[in-house]
Amino acid sequence: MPKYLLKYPCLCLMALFMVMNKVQADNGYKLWLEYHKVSNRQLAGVYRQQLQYMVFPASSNPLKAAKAEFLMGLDGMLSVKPTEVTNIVSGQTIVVGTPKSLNALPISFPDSIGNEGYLIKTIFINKKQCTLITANTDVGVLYGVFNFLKLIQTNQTISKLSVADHPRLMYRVLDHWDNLNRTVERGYAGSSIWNWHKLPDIVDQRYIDYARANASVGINGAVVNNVNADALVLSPQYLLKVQALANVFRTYGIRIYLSIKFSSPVELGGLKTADPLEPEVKKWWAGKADEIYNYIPDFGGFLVKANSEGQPGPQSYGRTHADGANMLADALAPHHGIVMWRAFVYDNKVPDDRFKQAYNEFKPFDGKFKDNVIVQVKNGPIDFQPREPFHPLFGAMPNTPLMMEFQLTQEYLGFSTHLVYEAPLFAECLQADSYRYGKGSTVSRVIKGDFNKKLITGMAGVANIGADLNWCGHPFAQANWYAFGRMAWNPDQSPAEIAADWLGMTFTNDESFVSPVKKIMLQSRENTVNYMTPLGLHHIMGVSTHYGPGPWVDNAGRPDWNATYYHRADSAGIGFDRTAAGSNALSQYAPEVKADWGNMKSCPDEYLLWFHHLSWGYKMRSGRTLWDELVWRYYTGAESVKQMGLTWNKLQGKIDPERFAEVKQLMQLQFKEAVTWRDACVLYFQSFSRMPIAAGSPKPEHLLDYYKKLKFYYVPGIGGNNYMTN
Ligand code: BDP
Repeated sequence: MPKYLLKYPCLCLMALFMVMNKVQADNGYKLWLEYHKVSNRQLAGVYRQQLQYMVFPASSNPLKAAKAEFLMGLDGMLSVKPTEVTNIVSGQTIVVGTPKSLNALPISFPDSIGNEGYLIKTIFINKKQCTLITANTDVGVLYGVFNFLKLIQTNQTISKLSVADHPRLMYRVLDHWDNLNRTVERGYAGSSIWNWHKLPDIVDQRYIDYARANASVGINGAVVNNVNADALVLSPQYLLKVQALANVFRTYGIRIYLSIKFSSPVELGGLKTADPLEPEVKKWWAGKADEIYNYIPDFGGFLVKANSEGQPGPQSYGRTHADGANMLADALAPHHGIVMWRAFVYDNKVPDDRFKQAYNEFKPFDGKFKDNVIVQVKNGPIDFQPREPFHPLFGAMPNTPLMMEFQLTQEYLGFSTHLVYEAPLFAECLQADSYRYGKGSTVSRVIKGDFNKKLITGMAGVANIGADLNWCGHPFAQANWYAFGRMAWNPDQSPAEIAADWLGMTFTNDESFVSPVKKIMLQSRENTVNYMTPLGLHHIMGVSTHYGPGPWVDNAGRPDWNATYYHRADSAGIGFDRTAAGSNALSQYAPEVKADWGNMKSCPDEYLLWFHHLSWGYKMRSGRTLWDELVWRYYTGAESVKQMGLTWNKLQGKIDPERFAEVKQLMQLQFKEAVTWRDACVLYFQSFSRMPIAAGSPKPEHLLDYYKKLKFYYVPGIGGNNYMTN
């Protein structure tokens, strides 16, 4: 035993505890690719038996990466290295490759496998049994290998396999809101992982590990810079840096994309205008595209935020979104690039209801976009709130590809302090019925192109990744990155299954840990909705930073940046009337949805205040008055965080002490913040309702004024760009 352990009995005990529990300190860097030892000895023995030999010729970079991952995974989990052979040894061989790399294969692929799908099969080749991982392409094989490893990581059987899987969406992209100065807009996990200063000369191991993690869940694209873009990124100096990243990503099937500033021809090219219909502007973009493809032959394309929150766009020149997007699409088309044109727009004119703006601006252009344009629509009509109804554009543009945009970074969900598993939020939106093509026209089916097979398809996630050791700030925030990839691959996958896989791969397969923690994860988003924005409240957070409660905010730059604009609380009641008697935003949905949500009796409680202004005494389904229900939700939300903490505390010893302790502290902090949200909001709304907090509930610790005066300095997530007033 090392001497220092004898000197410090405490350390000694901890070391003993770790050995006894076979757990090691773990900083979370390895994400869900930990490749823990398989602890069930019998199972490990069975696996080893089946993995004694391998046929795995690998000459391309993706195949080499797949092989390295395969060997690393098996070594980590089973301490085995299969012997490389050229012929199958019956029953004990794994065969990995494409028909090309394996020099022909006696099986045929179903059409659905396409370019990125894979097969994992137990088959007989030349009368000899083997396990085959195969695909049409090298990247398909890489996906197959990751999924094979996942079977072992989650302790599934690998005998008698017959797995065939393929992505349901074409573009599965992470959007990094990273600035060139390494700040990250709405980033809560440290600075940007892209070290632009040292690129292209220094290629950090992180870039490779990032790409591995993405490939393991099928993410095939990355937009590396902020949507509030700096024109500089298109300069030759920066394109060289982007090229270095692209060179890393390519091996893992990931294409690189850039957010562009619409006025780049002026700022970078010295032109007098960026009017998309001006020939010199078109020429500039075409030339820029050629130049980019010289550096990066498989460059993915552009992401564009135009005419929104002060960003320039075609409307600045009296042109339309379609004019702008199509001009860029023409520049990229010869190289097979795409334009992801964002529908998150609100211009300088304050609308009667910001909810309606994207629909009003985009719906008239249905069918007017070029084939390589995809309109990227946030899941809800306002802005990534803890709960939003699905965006009315989904289903409303039958001839336009619509790409889902989710936000993984927890801008409105407690930053990287609160445990919020977002898959239930994603699923709620994806499984919502738009009714646009009859009953069952879910948002998932719309974005998969089920109703128009000609359209390109995709899903984007605003990344929650930073330079923190554990990538995402909160150990559980990694689950949102993981779940995004899984749901971009197949939007209909169940959040519960994904959570169980992630827990098994990240922590342990011990059911006595997985089962209670999965429950915590599945409940976590609803808890947060309850202590932040229950019953359909939205946009009531602190102004600009979006940190903490701010239902009293009424003096921001423009009306629709104020919380009071959204909750409309007064002595008579609370909520935003979006029925025909109010802003009539509901008319943007199909008649069935409009009828359901437009009637306060059928509108689900969860969306009530999104669409109705109701009196404080309004009788809810529960039998409580609206006021009592609101208070009850705030209290239940905070209480459930406390309960979550108690459950967690009982799990000590089941995982590594490092992450256990970190999560424990985070839960305590989350509880403190949940109580602040609860007390601040209840006191504020009480100043209108003038009704009491139900007897028995703990009284808020302070008066309302205390919460209003709280000041927070240097809140993370404020990027290098200075228009954070919304
Ligand atoms: C809002 C963010 C802002 C982003 C904007 C966007 O507060 O920082 O720039 O979305 O999506 O949620 O463009």
